[in-house]
Amino acid sequence: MKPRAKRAQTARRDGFTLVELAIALAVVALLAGGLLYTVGAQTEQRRFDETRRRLDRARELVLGFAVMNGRLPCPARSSTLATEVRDAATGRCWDGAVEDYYGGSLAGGATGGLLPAASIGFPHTDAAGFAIDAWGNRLRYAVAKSVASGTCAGSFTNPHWVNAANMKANGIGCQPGDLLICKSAAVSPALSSSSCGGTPVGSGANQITAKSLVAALVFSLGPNGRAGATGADEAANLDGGGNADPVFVFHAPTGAGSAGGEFDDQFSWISVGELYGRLITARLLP
Ligand SMILES: [Ca+2]
Ligand SMILES: [Ca+2]
Repeated sequence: MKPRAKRAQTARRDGFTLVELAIALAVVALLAGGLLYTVGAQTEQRRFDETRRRLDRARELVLGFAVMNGRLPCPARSSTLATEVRDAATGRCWDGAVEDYYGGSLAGGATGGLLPAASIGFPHTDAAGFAIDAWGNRLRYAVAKSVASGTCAGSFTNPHWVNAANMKANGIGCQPGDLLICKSAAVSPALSSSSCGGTPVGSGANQITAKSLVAALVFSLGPNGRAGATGADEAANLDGGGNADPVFVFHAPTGAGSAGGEFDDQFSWISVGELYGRLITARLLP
């Protein structure tokens, strides 16, 4: 073989090897990409699980607070040091000017309806002391303000209905009367500040819980945090004006293309029966 032909053959062999190398690299890249995707999905699942645990811990601490104090705590707000905002003289969840039972944006740029981490002893907090989920977003908390009419006797001097002393004196038939958890905000008629809307009107078909059931509610804004609350369903959880809107939406996670928009919030609520059970066990109620 002449030297030139031999060189050409060598070049062809080199070229073939480069193509093989390129294919091998592509396969490795695909495998690595798949591995990274799997690791990313596992990390996200761990955050969901950890947030679930924190919500469960939060509800236990809120119930513990109720046992110790004979009442549920009021929410904290972003302008406090993660402690409940409550007027001791009247028992109202307010600072003397603004009430805050359900959360949302308050006057002066403050955010209300935060879990009162310092008051209940919640261990997972940000630098300012506020309770956070596994994504670092502050946990939200709402507490029933009103009493369902006709379910308890006597006069309640404390507008914050959960008061063991009052209940002991007046009977424990009291039920909450305002917090509502709905299935969807993409309904007609729309949600109002006191109903889940939907049809047939007045049927409660869009309700998960009745007003007489939920004493308190803890929730996480999920991985998309507050900024992601652009869909109707998530927006319903942040549209309270402190004391204006006790109506919330909860369901399994959905993507941006769904009727109510992207949804990844996680909820945990305390029913009135569970609260009474704890207070009776602790002998705070007969
Ligand atoms: Ca969310
Ligand atoms: Ca709402």
